[in-house]
Amino acid sequence: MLQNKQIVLAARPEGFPKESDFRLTSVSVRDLAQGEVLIRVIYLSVDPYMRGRMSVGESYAQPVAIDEVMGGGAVGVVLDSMDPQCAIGTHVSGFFGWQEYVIVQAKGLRRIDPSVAPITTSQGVLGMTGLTAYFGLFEIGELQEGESVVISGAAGAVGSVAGQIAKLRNCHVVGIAGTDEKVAYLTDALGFDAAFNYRTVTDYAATIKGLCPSGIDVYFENVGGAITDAVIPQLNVHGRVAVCGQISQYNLEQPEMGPRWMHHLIIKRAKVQGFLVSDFAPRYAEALKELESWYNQGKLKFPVQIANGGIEAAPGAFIGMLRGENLGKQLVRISSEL
Ligand code: NAP
Ligand code: FER
Repeated sequence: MLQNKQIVLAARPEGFPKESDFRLTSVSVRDLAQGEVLIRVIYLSVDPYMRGRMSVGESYAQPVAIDEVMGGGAVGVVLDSMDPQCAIGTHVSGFFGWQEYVIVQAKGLRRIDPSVAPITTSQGVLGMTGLTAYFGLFEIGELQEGESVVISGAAGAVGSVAGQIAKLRNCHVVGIAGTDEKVAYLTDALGFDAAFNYRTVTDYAATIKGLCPSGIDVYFENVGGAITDAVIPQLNVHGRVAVCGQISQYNLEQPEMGPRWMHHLIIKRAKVQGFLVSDFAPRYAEALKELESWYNQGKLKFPVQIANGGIEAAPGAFIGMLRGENLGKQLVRISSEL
């Protein structure tokens, strides 16, 4: 009988997650019922939102239960099928979790065509994180041609796409990231106008001022904390802040107190709005069409980092991503593409 290795949540993290918060288990794969498919997972995505689901607290989603399989987006291939519409060998993506195999209803799965783009793109530039950049910039940021844009978390999965899209709109794009290698990548490979390393620069406000001589029209906010405190006062009149993430706060046991900047929103008549990518689910197909077209014209690069070592490598890859060890999208190779 086929054995399925899984990673379950062993303990709720205190502060930064550690390997012992996860546990490897194995279960037998059951027989398929009508309408179901058995999928062999190939690439698992590890994402910041998973940190939120390891804890009990105010959120838009239920936390993972102790001993429950960690949730997560993934792409895989159909190994066995009880749905005549879904042939063995079809590539599909979905919320498959941290495991080697999964049985799901075939209906509703997203089909991935490996002849259009590498299947890894379904977990990044042509998947949830690319869509987040797209709707965050255009719908929440209300991005206009030629504006001045600052992006934090700029070398990550979402930020790298957001910056490239803003460049396609001829914007002045400044990125903020945590290593010199990432900063060089943003300007040299992705075409950002400027970038800086928030771990080595000390005066964020002066640096941002120098790099954004005409102020900031749109701030794509991924990190929160001191970086955001420095950006907000430099918004232009009618500036917009798309609050996508707050990763600097996710592993804190106590909320961090920062400068109180609401008065800057009055002075600048600025808009700050949070969003969830899933709010835009009815429009995913339309956005993916545009992202896919840019990608296939070579206008969007897809930096991706793939951890090897199978499902056992998932906790380490997730923790590494939280520490900033990834340039671009972090994936885990669960099994071979062949
Ligand atoms: P990612 O950027 O690929 O990976 C996380 C990155 O965060 C790390 O590489 C690290 O890069 C940075 N980071 C970690 N700790 C930090 C800190 N204390 N201060 C500043 N940066 C820190 O992840 P992603 O998937 O693209 O997600 C980016 C953000 O978008 C996250 O906040 C996530 O929660 C949010 N998100 C929101 C939605 C939504 O629907 N609202 C959807 C997807 C993602 P450095 O080396 O630069 O530190
Ligand atoms: C989703 C909505 C939001 C989702 C992920 C997020 C996996 C991420 C939120 C965050 O990182 O804060 O439907 O699907």
